[in-house]
Amino acid sequence: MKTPAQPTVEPPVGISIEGRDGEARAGTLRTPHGSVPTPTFMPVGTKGTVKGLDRGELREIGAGVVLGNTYHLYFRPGAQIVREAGGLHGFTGWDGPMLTDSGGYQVFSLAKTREIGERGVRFASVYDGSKHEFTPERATRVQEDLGADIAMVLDECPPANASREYHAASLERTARWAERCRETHGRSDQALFGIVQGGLFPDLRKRSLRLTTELDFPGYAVGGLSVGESREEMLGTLGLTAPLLPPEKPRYFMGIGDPVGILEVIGLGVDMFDCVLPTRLARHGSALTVNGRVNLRNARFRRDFGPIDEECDCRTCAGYSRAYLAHLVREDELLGHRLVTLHNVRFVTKLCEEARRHILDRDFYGWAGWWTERYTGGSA
Ligand code: PRF
Ligand code: ZN
Repeated sequence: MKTPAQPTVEPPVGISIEGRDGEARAGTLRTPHGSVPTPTFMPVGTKGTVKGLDRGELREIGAGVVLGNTYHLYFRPGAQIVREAGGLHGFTGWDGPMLTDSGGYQVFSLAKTREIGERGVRFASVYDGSKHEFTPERATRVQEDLGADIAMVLDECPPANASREYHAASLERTARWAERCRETHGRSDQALFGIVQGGLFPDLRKRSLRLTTELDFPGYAVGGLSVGESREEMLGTLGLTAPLLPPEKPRYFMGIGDPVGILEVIGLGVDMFDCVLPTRLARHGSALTVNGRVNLRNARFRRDFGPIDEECDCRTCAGYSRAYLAHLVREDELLGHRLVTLHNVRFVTKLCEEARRHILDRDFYGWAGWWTERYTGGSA
């Protein structure tokens, strides 16, 4: 039986597209905690912190949506404490937009032992080995407690080498889980996004896309990519998935953060993406520059008194030399990690701002090709 027509209410999250160049889109993502120009890189704050940066610094570098992770926050400090603090916004003090991943991906990537069934997934905590179960209902309720602007459905992200049969069965279950998440979800100030799976199989991707979009979510993610397949396979699969997503809704690619990859997914019509890469690299002493990635531990930087990147407008590049940062990184000083993190997140954020301008100017692909060539030293 069909449910009776509901009165139309504006979803809490939406996108307006202001310009297009080929498949690439420039727009504005609207959320209950403010609007963000797209395409946008979303820095990852797994445990409720973008490691090393406070909210003033996130604002300063133009961060848009900040990510949190259900898996980690569910264990520590626990969803109830976050809820009592007024959700992630009240708890962390970040008053801009936030998104939580459902925890499914972490269960699949972190757990040594896990059992997937129709009900959900049972797994042992990475923290203390205790047994837990995430069902679609539970993953949704926990995310309601965390209170981000955008929550994600519980999905299964199979490994890249899983068989066609496995992917085929998995995507059907993920779609059934998505429907249970939607049935459970009740917060009117939070949007729940669907996730398309289906591995690298074009027909399975299309099937997953059809089942997921039939549920009419306010936004969609493309999951199950950047999990060990080649770049060509990833781009090929995204290239046939993204154009079939509803054009009036936000599109989120889960897990890309290298500058060249960012430009590639933008070119295929993605509006938002996240990755730990820029922040994780920084903590290992790697900085992003327009001429490629450099490791500040390299001996050649010990007497390099210029900034990390001549073109960068961040506070690190304005005030500190490569030589000083190389010293801090070698000494494992807190300030070194912080300053390089500030730079790397600003670098990818600025890249998105530039991409947006070139989409509006309708010269995105030529510019992206030029930018990539310079970044890779012509070896792309
Ligand atoms: N599903 C979820 N989170 C994710 C992924 C996914 O497939 C990926 C895949 N790159 C990253 N994060 N829920
Ligand atoms: Zn900088």
